Amino acid sequence: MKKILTIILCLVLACSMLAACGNDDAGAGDEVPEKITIKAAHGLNENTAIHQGWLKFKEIVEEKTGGQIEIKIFPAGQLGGDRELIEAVQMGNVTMSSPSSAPVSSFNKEFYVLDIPFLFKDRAQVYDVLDGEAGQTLLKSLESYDIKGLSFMENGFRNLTNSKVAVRTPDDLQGLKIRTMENDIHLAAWTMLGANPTPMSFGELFTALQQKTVDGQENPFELIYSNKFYEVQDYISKTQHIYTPYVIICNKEFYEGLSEEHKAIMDEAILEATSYQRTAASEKDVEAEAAIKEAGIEVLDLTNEEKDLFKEKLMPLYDQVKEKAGEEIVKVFLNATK
Ligand code: KDG
Repeated sequence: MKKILTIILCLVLACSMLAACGNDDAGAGDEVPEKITIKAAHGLNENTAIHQGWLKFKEIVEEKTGGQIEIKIFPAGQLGGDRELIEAVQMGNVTMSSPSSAPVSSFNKEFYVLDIPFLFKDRAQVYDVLDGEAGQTLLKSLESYDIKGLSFMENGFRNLTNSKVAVRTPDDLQGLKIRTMENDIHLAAWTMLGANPTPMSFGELFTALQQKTVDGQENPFELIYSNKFYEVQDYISKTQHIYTPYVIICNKEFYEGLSEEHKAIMDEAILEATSYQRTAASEKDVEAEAAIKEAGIEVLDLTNEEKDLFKEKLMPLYDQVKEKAGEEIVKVFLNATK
């Protein structure tokens, strides 16, 4: 009897030792790091340069992390317009987004500096300033609002469209009902020019133009074309009155929770995707202008003298921007764009 008990005891001891080793082995080889999912949402349809920028970012990050980070993209305003998406990124319900800079100003007033009309003279200066100290200071300022600002992609230089009159000078604008982005300085600017501005989310714009709720709007050629605004507008004035970037934003807590390796991959990927997207946006801008002219819409090339009439009327706006954005950031950008 004693012998049997001894054998059983040895067997139990051996099994428990094997189980312990087995657990260690299981711990060493089979542990798979948990997949990280990024929920990225934006307000434009899939045939736009910004969507191409998101696809490039997704391709690079998923490839460099071996699929450890997966990016799910929700385009076309599926998860809301810019304001809703900025709030969703702050709360962490959406991980990343690319709102235009104008709606960002409602959350971080320093961004009003980008709404100074005719601030930039060309793309080379835009990229130089936004990728330099001035732009990076602006991105850094988002961190006080639970947002990590990663980069500026390209929406573009904005042009005025309308269904009523060929606009060459501010005098042609009087009383025109113009939709603006949800931004106080844009509202003030078009009021100062003599128009009758209405703030409206991007998703409502086509219907408002079609139903003549508003007479006109202003956007870069790519969005005028890809959203078919030109089909319900008769005149386009190449005002190029403001350059709008898309601000690539990420929930701050999510970004800071990443490993140093993953942060480095995100940072490199956004730089590469931004360069890729800017090239695509500038090409689409040229293609869209040509296609709109091909469709028989008159595009008015304003002379410098005509543009100067807009600039002169908008001079008082500088004080309003300084009051909202703060003297310091305005000084930084005016020095950088001299
Ligand atoms: O999500 C789309 C927005 O970025 C939108 O702001 C684009 O230029 C735009 C506009 O006029 O609203």
